[in-house]
Amino acid sequence: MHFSEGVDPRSVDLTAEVSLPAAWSNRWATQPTKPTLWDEGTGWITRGDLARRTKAAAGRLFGAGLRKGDRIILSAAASVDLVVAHVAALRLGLIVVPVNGAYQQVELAHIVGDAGPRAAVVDKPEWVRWLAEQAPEMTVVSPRLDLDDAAAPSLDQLDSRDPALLGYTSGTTGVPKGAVLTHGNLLAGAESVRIAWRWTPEDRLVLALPLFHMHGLGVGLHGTLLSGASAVLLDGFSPDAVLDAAEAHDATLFFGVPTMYTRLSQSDRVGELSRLRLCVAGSAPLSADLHRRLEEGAGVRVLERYGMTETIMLVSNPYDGERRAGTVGFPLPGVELRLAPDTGEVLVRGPNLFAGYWRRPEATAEAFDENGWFRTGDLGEIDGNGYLRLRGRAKELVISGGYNVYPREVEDALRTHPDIEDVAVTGTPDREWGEVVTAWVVAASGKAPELDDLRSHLEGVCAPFKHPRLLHLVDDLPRNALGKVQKHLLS
Ligand code: MCA
Ligand code: AMP
Repeated sequence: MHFSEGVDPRSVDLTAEVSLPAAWSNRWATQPTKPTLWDEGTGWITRGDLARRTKAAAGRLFGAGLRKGDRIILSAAASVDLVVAHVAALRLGLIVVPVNGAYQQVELAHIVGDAGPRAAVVDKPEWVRWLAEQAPEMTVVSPRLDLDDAAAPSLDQLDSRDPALLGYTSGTTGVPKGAVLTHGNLLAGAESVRIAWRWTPEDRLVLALPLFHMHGLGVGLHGTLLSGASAVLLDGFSPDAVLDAAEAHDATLFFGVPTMYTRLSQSDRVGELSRLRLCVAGSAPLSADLHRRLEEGAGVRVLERYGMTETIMLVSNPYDGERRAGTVGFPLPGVELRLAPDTGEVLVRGPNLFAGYWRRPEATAEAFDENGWFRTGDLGEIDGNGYLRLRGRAKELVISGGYNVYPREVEDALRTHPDIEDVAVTGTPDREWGEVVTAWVVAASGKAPELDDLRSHLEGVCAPFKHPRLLHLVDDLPRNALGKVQKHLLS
């Protein structure tokens, strides 16, 4: 389904090149003068520049004492410097820990405590302070890697089973855990979409997604470099910035979350999307209505796909066949998929599947069934033509603008508010954000808190995108016999 005509799927080995750094080095060795990455401050750099700059950067990291297997936090606005630091870390065998720059001190502290990083590449002055307080021995640098020059050791010496990245996610429940993705996982994840989306060296991606999540990093950036293609890095999203970049740089691709497509559809320039060869949506459901509006308004048939931090990409609508609105399509090359007979939960296997949660054997055991199928926590059904439709989630998760919000975390933080007796957090469907975080509050002793009180209470505790945007005051919360809140009754 996802292969070009004439390609025998059995002849395709997604991890034949062993690791992304090995594959990238192969690309850089040919056509070293071909442009590969652009950002506003730097302009274009070539494949050869990237090879040289990442080698030098790896030398500096090595000189600072970092060795294979050490963890390094990466959290900064998208830029060529950040990509150089990331690629250098992978080439050296370090384990990259990407972190959302909106996180507050407590959220960052959890990841630092869990991952035990030896270094951090960050661009926020308060993070430098927080890290110095929590882990004074850690090397903390800006994306320019202002460290002493040192000779680069041998690079790209990686096995496909070596850990490459810890992607922090809450899985189906509980506190954020680091999903350990190996070099083989990252390669398989990028290779499957390279094949399915017919990504070629001539392609140019407008990359306005953050580089601290799998969508921007594992798909956008890794896919670009693996395909020998090029990308325009934007530090943040706006419809005009994307459409200007597409025009100025003759781009062919755009990847975004549904909130970005909603905003594009509201722009009177939406028709300009049609200059692109392919627009891909994912990270949250793209409504069938928005799919149709983009087709009518811009003549663009957006290709929707489905993935997770633990698995990179899983399922995609076809490049050549019908891109069916409201569905996510067919399993990508290498991915096996089935639905649990009793619940309809989507279960998957494949070379892209993570190796387990960092230092959490119990959570890892729970995430897989007895035959090694990974439980996604998403509920699905397969239509008569084989397209997967996601019809809900078994896990408690709100997705706002493509960012995941775990109700439990927000509830725990709100419960410390003196005017709150009890609280439940849910997602309310919303045209722009997909879902908005909603708090259902039982007020303490009759004093009713207001939405702004809740939001200021969370300031400094949770990233702003987790703050409730809606508040409902209720007399009590519906609970079942076991005392668990029946969230489906809250609406
Ligand atoms: C920003 N704000 C948000 C969000 N983003 N609130 C709720 N949900 C959000 N997602 C807050 C800001 O803190 C600010 O709050 C206010 O909204 C206005 O910000 P605005 O400038 O409008 O937002 P923005 O900067 O334009 O951001 C919207 C965005 C961004 C571009 C859609 O959220 C984004 O880049 N989302 C993509 C996330 C992503 O990459 N997800 C992939 C993960 P205040 O007014 O209070 O200051 S999932 C994944 O990787 C898997 C593998 C997959 O399948 O892809
Ligand atoms: P994360 O853990 O941040 O990688 O988020 C993964 C989750 O995002 C999945 O388990 C799904 O619930 C959701 N997701 C990703 N892509 C889609 C999509 N196209 N449609 C619906 N949900 C999606």
